[in-house]
Amino acid sequence: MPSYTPMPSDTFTFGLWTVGNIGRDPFGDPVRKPINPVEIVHLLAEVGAWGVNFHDNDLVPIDASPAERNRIVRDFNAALRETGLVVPMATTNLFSDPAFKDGAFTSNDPQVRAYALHKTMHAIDLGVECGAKTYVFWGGREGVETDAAKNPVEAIKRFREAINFLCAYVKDQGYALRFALEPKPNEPRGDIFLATVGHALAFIATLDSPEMVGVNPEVAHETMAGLNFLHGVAQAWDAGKLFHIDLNDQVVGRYDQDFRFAAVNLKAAFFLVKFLEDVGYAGPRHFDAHAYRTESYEGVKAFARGCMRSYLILKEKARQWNADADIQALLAEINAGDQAPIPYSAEAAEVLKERDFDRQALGIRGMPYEQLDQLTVELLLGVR
Ligand code: GLT
Ligand code: MN
Ligand code: MN
Repeated sequence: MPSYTPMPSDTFTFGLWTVGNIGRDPFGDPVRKPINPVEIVHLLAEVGAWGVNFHDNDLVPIDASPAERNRIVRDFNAALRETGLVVPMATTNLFSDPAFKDGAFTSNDPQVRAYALHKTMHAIDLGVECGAKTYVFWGGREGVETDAAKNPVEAIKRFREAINFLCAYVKDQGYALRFALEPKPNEPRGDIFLATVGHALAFIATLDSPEMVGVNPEVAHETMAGLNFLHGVAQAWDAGKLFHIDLNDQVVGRYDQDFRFAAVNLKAAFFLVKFLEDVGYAGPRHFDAHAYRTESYEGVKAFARGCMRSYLILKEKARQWNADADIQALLAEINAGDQAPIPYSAEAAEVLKERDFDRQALGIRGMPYEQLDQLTVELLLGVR
């Protein structure tokens, strides 16, 4: 029986803002006392995480003096050394300050756009100083409430100019850093630009340095849009663009819930974990989620342990699924016949056009997906 104990090789990470979430929501004040970054590092080490990620201002307050900044970073790095935690990813807070109320890179105010670049360059320096290899861009405020406010083509151009500028900055500094764009359809803006993984992938192809930029898909965000998260992840993987992933859970049609991983849709979580493990995704498995507002810090630890434990249980279930003789027999039946694609040649096209097909037989052939799905459900329910 596996112990489901997280190991560094599992690459489990949390943001300072996740376990450090104090339970504020649009209708209610904080329910937990803030804990500082050093305390969060120790909490994450206690529950067995591998890494910790942050926004610039999760670590260094926006108004900190250079001396304060250096002291905070020194203490934080000391806590990392003491616990062995690493910082695989960093990002910029381009959403909390009122200056960003109309967006950062896509704001209609050129001074705000310039300030967003200034803030991001400093935040990139900070992230790299702490060891980050991936830099996330979540454009939470990059959007509109009314389409009267912004020309969406102009907004995408501004977004592109900003990412091009920052790619050039990273290259100029000689940093070994890749960017990951994190899509979201809405909240906090009425509509956010680069709404889904598909939008982001198409946008990346238009950049000056597309090889430097990938995506950071989040379960909750694609689910809010009513999409199949696995399909977005698979397309990102196929394009060589799955640079990072935000794991959590979400009920379709609700506010952005950021629930504990696998708390809502077990079957979707199972197929996601199975996919990541089967293809050999080697990046961080980041839990961008937070504990229910009802919890104390004991509940926060239970939440963090739960994310990792559920992942590991689903990983073991994926192993069982791949080894299950009945499931494999059904898969063999489903995928019977020569699956190789037909390479094009003028002759092959002619032969194919002349070929006779028994259309009725093709239509009558049953696909045993009911049996396959039921076996999956039974395996997940623990009766196989
Ligand atoms: C914010 C958002 C997340 C993003 C974070 C990175 S911040 O919590 O809800 O989905 O990943 O900026
Ligand atoms: Mn989210
Ligand atoms: Mn996220």
